[in-house]
Amino acid sequence: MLIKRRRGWELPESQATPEAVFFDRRKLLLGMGAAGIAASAGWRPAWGATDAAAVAADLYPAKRNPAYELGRDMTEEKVATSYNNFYEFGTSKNIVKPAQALTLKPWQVKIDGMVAKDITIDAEDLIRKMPVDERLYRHRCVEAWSMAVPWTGFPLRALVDFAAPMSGAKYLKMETFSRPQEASGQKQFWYPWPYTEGLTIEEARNELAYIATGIYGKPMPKQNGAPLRLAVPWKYGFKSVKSIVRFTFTDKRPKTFWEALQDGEYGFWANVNPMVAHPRWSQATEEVIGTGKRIPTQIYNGYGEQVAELYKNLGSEKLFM
Ligand SMILES: Nc1nc2c(c(=O)[nH]1)N[C@H]1C(S)=C(S)[C@@H](COP(=O)(O)O)O[C@H]1N2
Ligand SMILES: [Mo]
Repeated sequence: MLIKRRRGWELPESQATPEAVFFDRRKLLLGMGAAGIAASAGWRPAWGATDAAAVAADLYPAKRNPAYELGRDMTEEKVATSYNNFYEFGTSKNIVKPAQALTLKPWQVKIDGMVAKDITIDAEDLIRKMPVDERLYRHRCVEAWSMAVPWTGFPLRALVDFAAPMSGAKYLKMETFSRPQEASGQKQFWYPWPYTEGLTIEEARNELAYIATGIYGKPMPKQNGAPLRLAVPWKYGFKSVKSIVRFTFTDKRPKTFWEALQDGEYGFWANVNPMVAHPRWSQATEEVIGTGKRIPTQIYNGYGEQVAELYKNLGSEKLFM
């Protein structure tokens, strides 16, 4: 399944990924041990990543899967872990502090709906049953910014297999926690909480669909969606629901958070396409956060080789909004 693929597109040499730099830094950190890390000037951990609440911390860093290349520079850790969208903690990009109120232990995950048997399992136990690796993925927010990060996690397909859905299940619905005491954004009653997203079963089984449990070789910081969040890099970022507590298999297309809020602007499919503008702005280019540069956006965010097949017979659907 995990064969090395040719990049779907190329960028100028000046933007090529300095993977070696990242590997060397990681090796250095591993070699130094905890005391050395703490003492080394200029390095600090992702917010919250090293606190005692981190889930399955011994799994990091995981072995990198070489099948996935960025084709651009990796975003700096401090940028990707401090510029966030997480409306449960506020509508600004600066939600690191309020997000630390999120309690990660215990974290029960429910798998229900069209499955032979409902499953309730602690996130830590679930992660330990899954084939964990590290993958470099691009991420394109519908707001026309992007990042490129190393996630740690497991293929969503492995969770689907674990759940053993009935043959009639057509969609997988995913929901974020509902805890207004910890997440004051959820006291804003006009939002359709809890944050809900969904994929078709075929999409959920695509090799790229991923449940991320960590980033930059460490457990996921709270602000990035600990302890487990979706990463579907060919779709706009809002599809990648954070801090999931429930996976439901169903034969009805779920109504997503953003669709419920504004269905004229945000649909179910939300595949990246530079040719299809958002009603209020162009999607032709994207700002690469941390660089101040804009680059052209690619159809399916450059992942067409892996996913275009999924949409061959869906011509009448609004696939790109
Ligand atoms: N529960 C939840 N998940 C969410 C969001 C959110 O507000 N709440 N924002 C989405 C959007 S719009 C984006 S771009 C990504 C941002 O992920 P990041 O903060 O790790 O970059 O998370 C997505 N998942
Ligand atoms: Mo987004």
